Amino acid sequence: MDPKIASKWMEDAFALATEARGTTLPNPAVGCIVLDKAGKPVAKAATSKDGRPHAERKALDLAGSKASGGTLVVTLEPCVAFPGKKSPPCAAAAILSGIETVIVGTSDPNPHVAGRGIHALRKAGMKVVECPLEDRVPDFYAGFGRFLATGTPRVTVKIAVSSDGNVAAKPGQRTAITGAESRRFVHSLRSRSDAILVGGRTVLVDDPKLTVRDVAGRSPHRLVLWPSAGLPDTAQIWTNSARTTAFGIQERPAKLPSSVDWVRLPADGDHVDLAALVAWCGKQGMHDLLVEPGPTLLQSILAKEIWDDLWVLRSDAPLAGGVPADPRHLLPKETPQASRTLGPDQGRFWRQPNRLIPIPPLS
Ligand code: AOF
Ligand code: ZN
Repeated sequence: MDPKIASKWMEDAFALATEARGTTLPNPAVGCIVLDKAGKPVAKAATSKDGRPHAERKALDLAGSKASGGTLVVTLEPCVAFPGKKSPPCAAAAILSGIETVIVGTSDPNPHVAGRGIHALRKAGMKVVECPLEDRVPDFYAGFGRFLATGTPRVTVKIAVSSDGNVAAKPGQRTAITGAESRRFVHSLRSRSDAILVGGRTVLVDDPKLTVRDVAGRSPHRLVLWPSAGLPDTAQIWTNSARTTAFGIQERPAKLPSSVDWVRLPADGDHVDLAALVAWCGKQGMHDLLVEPGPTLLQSILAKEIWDDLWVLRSDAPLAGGVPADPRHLLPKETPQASRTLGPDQGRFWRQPNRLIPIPPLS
């Protein structure tokens, strides 16, 4: 198949996976499309709610005999049997269906699968083509690898700063810093996260919605640290466009809107123990936690090294006399591992060494 056409179908399968993200935990969300012999789509599916049936199983059942001689487009390598597995293997289902070509986004970071699905397909005489959409598909599943290895999610931190390293013009003042391209990029980070965490002060000052709007995808579960002075019930984070959970070290506050879940966690001084919060996310089966911290939460995260990946989005304009993002100068000083131009802004990326499990190569 022409690589451009393969990419187009993979984009569609990836959109299905992104839409299902967070609903399949602790299983990863997978998107799958079956094309018939003539290249026409005959079935589309994502991993079911709570993780089963798998995406390929659903799509192949829908396609029936039309799969014969056709193509399976799937974001994650089809699974194989392993001890303790709850559903029948998708690689075997694909082989039995008469599919001839499989277009795969990435191999499965699950060490029980890790290339065995691809191997089984090739051994059965099928053509397997890799289509990672730059690196977006492997990145979508990288947190799953970390979750399987450690029981806790990948923690990605994102901050936006002015060219002179500030986050607001004045304390307590909502300040737009980065532009439209950066916002789109942040929304794409949100769309590949199961949950998003902010501090109470961010809710007070910025009143964010924390939803996915500028790109396709499901809004993550919103997590907020409840400040001792409380939060107004008019805050946008309480709206029902996504689920919200608040965390604190005390009993459930009377002021908390009834639609919001409350989780009491162990204390670290006067605040919630952030390591306990990340462990709680792991217990929910989450693979990816995005943190959009203000200066106070950022300092705790950096000081305690509660992060795996870090994005600093820097605008080209200064905010002289503003509020510094990193008053204790804890941001990494090493050269960033990657950078990305986002319109007038520059994104810089750091990854903590040896914390993420690399996804095995496909072949
Ligand atoms: C797929 N398609 O849609 C998903 C896959 O216990 P089970 O049977 O649900 O298998 C769980 C494993 O299957 C999970 O750990 C991951 O490796 C893979 N997820 N695989 O072929 C899917 N969600
Ligand atoms: Zn499967």
